[in-house]
Amino acid sequence: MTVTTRAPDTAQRLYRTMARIRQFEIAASKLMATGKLPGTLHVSIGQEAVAAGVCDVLRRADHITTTHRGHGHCLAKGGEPKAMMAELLGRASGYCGGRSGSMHIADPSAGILGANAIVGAGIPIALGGAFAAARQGRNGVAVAFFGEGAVAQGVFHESLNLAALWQLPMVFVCENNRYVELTPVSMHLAAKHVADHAAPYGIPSARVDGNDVFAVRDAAGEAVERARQGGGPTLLECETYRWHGHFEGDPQRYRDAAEVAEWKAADPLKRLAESVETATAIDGEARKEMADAVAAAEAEPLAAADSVTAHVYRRPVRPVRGGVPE
Ligand SMILES: Cc1ncc(C[n+]2csc(CCOP(=O)(O)OP(=O)(O)O)c2C)c(N)n1
Ligand SMILES: [Mg+2]
Repeated sequence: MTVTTRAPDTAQRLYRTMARIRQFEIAASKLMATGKLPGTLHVSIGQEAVAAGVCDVLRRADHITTTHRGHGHCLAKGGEPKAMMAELLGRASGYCGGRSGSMHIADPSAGILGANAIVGAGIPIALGGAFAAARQGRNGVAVAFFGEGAVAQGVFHESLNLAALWQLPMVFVCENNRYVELTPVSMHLAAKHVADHAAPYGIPSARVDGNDVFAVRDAAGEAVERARQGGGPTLLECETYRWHGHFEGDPQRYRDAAEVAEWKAADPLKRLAESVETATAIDGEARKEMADAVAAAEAEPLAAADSVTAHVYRRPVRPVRGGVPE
């Protein structure tokens, strides 16, 4: 197994990525609580090690897709916090012109093929990225990030099948945070572990502590390297936990405070901070970077109301015999 270097600069880089994700989402959560952020918001606070560990072994040209809980993956892959925050705040300078909000951030220039509000829908899009990389022979890799909720969707199995059949350079990364909206995973999935779904398709899998950024990076590094060498796909299950509710404002009657407290004690940032001397300074820099992103977005104009149908495909209305439109 490839063991990640624990060199101080690697630890520092990983910590910075996690701190930036944490501070971006704390800022977004506060904006939601004060009524400044329209729409719905799902944050990944507590899960940062998965995004940081996986994206650290990817190149800019590699592709990712993500979910409704995707800010961390986008930031770790090179998404710009200013354009992301502007999108969340409905500003014209946002990634999608302020029309889409948190769940549809995309930046093809950074290999981010898109977040997706439909559970499981990002997986076949990453599969397409892997197919393209293989066809073009450019040693590229595609990663689909998804929650354990997507594992019960047919498209997860269809994508595993094709990726295995065609030996595509793809890594399936499941962030198992134990809840599918309000439903615990034990009431949602028949298999004991998400990683068990690799065996029927004859592909390798790994199940790791998703709050240990080095463990995630090791497993992702091995899977990505195998994919680049033509060794086909891997299913990686990262066990983690979300600290906030399913959405901001979720009353969370389905879980105990004690369970949340237990997982907060396993904070992926705190665990790494012990070996990063500059952790406090990095936290401060990340907080300032995200405060600046909020201020910059707030100074921008809102998306114009008449831009709402821009880029929306509409079938041309053709008159039919008798003059009644189709
Ligand atoms: C196809 C589909 N079904 C249902 C929903 C409603 N929904 C939104 S998020 C979610 C739960 C997703 O759980 P999981 O995949 O574990 O991701 P997590 O929220 O835990 O990150 C559901 C059921 C949806 N968006 N898409
Ligand atoms: Mg989940």
